[in-house]
Amino acid sequence: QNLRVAVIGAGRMGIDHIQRIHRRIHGAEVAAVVDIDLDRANAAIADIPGAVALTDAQAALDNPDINAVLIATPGFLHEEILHAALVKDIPILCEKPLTPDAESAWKVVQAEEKLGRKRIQVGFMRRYDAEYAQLGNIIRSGELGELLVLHHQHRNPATPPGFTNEMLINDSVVHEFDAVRFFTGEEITSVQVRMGKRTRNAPEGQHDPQHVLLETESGVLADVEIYVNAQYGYEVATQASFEEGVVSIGSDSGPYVRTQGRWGGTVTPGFEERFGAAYDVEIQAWVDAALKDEIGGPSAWDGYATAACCEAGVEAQKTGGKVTVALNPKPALYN
Ligand code: ISE
Repeated sequence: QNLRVAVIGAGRMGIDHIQRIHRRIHGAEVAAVVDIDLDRANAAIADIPGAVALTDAQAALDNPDINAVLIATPGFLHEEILHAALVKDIPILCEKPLTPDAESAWKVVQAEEKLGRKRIQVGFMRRYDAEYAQLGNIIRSGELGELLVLHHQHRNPATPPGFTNEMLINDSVVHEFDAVRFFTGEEITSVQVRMGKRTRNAPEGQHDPQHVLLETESGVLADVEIYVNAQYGYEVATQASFEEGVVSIGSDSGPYVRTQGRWGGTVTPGFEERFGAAYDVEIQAWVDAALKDEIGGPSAWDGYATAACCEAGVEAQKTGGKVTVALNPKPALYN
């Protein structure tokens, strides 16, 4: 029997996932779409026969026809839905961030621990990107010696209305917090944020770009250029320095065209295109596991640990200093 998924939130990411499940994912179908705006929910299911549009997440969770939930609302709305879904003991795919702060994320971890088994996968899709996975393998194999430094560029063409200064950390750099943890297999111990010259393309109240500096338990250094009004397109790239070499991923990919006296290619316009394949692999992995009553991938612990980094990052934005990341002990469920 197919997974019958309720998608909560029919915004930019929700719609992308609805179409993905409907058109490309095997073993799952969209059974319900929930949005506070019923017109938006209805529009999202227009081409999906049998799906229902609702305005209340609890009503979807109470529907016996539904046996999995994908949460794609804005981050500050995740906590309540996560707890309600854990009560139902069904597989959950929660878009990042798990919740916006460490305390609420920890409550989710504790609720899952009480349940006694993992139910939540967090939407850190970069782990499913082919080049991310390859760099992870190079690091773990030790073939280039020890990893020493990670340089990240994270550029968006522009930000939607209401994208606050904190969101550069909580919605964008949260991906690098997870990536650094994924690559090193270590926790991040400190975060510092430097603000330099500000682009005229940044909206009122937002300082863009910012330079984020991180350290891990063993002393691996990482930096992130977060630049969310870069105009030219969407780019996420990493360069890793090892004892015996350097590895770059995520920059330009083909086709590489020479014509009319110039050479070049195209820059992806947004994360849907840049990470489209990764999202497909991510959601298929979630569905495959869920059909076996299992859950894999980035866990609620990863959601909590990155939320703690975000909290430190937002404090670091204000103080300019180096802020220590303090984590609660990791429950055995996540080892
Ligand atoms: C957005 O929410 C994402 O998750 C994207 O991956 C990220 O690049 C973007 O900056 C965020 O706003």
